[in-house]
Amino acid sequence: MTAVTAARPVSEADTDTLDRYWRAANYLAVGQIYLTANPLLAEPLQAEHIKPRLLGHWGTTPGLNFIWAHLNRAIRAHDAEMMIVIGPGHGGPAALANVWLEGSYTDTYPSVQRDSAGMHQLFRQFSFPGGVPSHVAPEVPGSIHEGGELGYSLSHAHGAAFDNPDLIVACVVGDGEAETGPLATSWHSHRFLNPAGDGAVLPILHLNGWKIANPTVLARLPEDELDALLRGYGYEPAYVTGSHDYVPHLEMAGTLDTAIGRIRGIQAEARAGRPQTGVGWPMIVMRTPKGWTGPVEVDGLPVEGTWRAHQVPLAEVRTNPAHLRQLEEWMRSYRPEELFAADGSPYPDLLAHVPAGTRRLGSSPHANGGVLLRDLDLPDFRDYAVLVQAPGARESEPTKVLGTMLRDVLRRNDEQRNFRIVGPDETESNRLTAVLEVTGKTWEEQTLPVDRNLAPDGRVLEILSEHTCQGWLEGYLLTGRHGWFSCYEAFIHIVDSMFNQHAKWLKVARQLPWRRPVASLNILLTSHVWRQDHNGFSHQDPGFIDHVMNKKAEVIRVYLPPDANTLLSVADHCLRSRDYVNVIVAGKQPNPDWLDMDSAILHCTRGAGIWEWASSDGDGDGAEPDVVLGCAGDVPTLEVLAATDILRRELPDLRVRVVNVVDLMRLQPAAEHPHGMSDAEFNALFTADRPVIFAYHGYPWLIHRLTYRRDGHNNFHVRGYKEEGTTTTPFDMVMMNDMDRFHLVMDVIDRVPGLAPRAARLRQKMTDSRSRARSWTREHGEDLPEVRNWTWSSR
Ligand SMILES: Cc1ncc(C[n+]2csc(CCOP(=O)(O)OP(=O)(O)O)c2C)c(N)n1
Repeated sequence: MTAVTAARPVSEADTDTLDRYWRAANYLAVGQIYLTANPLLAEPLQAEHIKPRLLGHWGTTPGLNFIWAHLNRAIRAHDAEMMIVIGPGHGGPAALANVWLEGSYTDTYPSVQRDSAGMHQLFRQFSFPGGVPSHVAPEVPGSIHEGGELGYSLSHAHGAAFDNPDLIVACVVGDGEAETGPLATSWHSHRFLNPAGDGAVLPILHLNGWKIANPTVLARLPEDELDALLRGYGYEPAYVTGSHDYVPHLEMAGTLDTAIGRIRGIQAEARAGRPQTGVGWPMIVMRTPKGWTGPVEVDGLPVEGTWRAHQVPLAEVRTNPAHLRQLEEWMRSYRPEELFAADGSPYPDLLAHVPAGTRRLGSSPHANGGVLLRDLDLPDFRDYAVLVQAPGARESEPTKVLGTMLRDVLRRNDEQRNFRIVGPDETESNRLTAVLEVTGKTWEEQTLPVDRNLAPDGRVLEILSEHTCQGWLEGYLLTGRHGWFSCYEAFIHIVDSMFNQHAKWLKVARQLPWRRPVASLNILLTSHVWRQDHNGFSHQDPGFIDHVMNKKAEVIRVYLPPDANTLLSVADHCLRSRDYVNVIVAGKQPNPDWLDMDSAILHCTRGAGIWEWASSDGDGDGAEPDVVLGCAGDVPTLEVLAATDILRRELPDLRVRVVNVVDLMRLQPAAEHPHGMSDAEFNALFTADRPVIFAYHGYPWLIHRLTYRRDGHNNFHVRGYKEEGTTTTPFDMVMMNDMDRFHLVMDVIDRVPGLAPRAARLRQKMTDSRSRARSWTREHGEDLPEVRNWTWSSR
């Protein structure tokens, strides 16, 4: 393999500089956890210099500082473009100490200068009310990864590396973090990284031995087992070991040099047209004590190198003079007078290895992806429209239609290489198959003649790990690119918690003027609850929407396009949007096309509206509808229209209004969500006093939650999924949940005042129709022909 890098060998002077820098970072980290005054220890430490509440995590911090110091040197030595992702994001004091030392912090927040006043501010604000959080949060320049919820570092790092051929993402993986499911599966990520067109990730396993209260599994494996495990994951691990008495500067510098050389070697071969399969990517296993350089013992108990170092090793500094003395000794052990001038600025020589400008880890533009974001070159979505001559006159498979548009999004952005589709082995199952006409599915491992559509430079990323898909896409978006995640509806719950964290990130990032907007996270949920024909109960769960609704309104959008043209319009909107999580629920099964493209655009622009052609309560004669049939979602829309059809035939005098909701957030009050309707608008659509029978895609209670403040809420009667399911026919599924057309007609009869006595026969007919439909499925194994073949005809 070509050796590309010949960095200058590390000298003793270099290690001295590295050590001084490391001591400075450690000092600044301890200061943040403990001090609210006297930052330079200009006077003996007093209780009043100590924060009233001691919050933060020391244990991981010195290791992170050590890594950061060495990355600085490596970046300069190799003229490398690097980013850092810190898995144990609770090591916020380390990230903050380093970005302050390197000047990135002051560039981002000019009120915090690199002087004693700035140091004072840095210390005081940490984990302090009104200050900055304790983790590597969006507030920290250089971060795309908060790391509060452990497990996502490697997938985020790979997301950042895709399509960034010159970037090396150093990814610190906590050894506790490595026990999580998401992290465990993400070791495979490099198998989807194309050395020709992508950047690289350098995992650094931070083997400090302990979690909060327990040893870590990886730290207790026999060395050969750990080595075999990591090699089995496709890495070539290098080991750097430090201890209380030994700081392995030379080893770490040399190991980083070798690793970067190897990365560049792998890339050079691939870029010269000689890609190799099965080459072990480098990684570093850094075995150092938890709480390294901190108190060895506290109150007679061992701390350094144990779980006791995890958070705040000296917990009673304000009240226990012995702890106060020990803290002062600890801080003075870094010899701050050798590190900081009297004015608080770090001595320039200790910054000798810090890279300049945007090469600083805290100033990487990739970590503020919005600054690099280029708009997608989008085709005109109207070009993919299905022709609708009359509502319901023909059918199409909405996601299949969308696939043709996404295919062209891929094609048009092939050169800018800033759009990826991710999914857990479902792109074809979700009928987005057209995308494979222009690209392959990324695959760097061996291939067999029987394989289809695999390519080392494919732009569709598929791995059967929803966690990894979500992590890759988040990393890709946060570094300034665009993407699309398609997933079975039931299994998106696997990433509930990751979605939470991303939504939290967006909420905070939007409030930071220096963080530029990033492309939205677009999640297409298909193969949804109502049409799990091949599967069953396990695959029937529409609850992700309920989960999403808990997050801040300004970052959440939920769309339920009822047919192909509305899906195209919604998708176009989502691909242009910024800083949101867009959840789109759409079917892949043949479904009637209700709206032509012009109507679809108008309807999606309104977000919710009366379907005039379906309703029988025309304006202008002063009369209000007798009943409103609301619907949101493709199957509910079908059932509502079929119910309307029955009502219009059987009860021609009944004034029925059909309202379809595409944008679920329209139901909320305007004060609660930017898309929310005013009460006047809401009352105009749904009326303030008429019964509303609402068929909804998901759990019915959500509609009540969204509308509970509306004047007419007491008249809302919602049908939806009530956790009844199995492997059965589509219509049996809706019947099991009482959302079928016959039941909706019964609901209308029951709720329109005075209708029941008039419509007793129809009600009975509906009960009978349900019974007949049910027994037909039991006898024939499919739905009644008149149900299967029903089309809209009340014109
Ligand atoms: C998913 C998740 N589960 C539990 C926690 C609580 N927690 C915070 S830190 C920690 C231990 C982390 O150990 P490690 O990753 O080795 O980090 P380090 O020892 O370097 O602090 C735990 C369990 C968490 N933050 N995230």
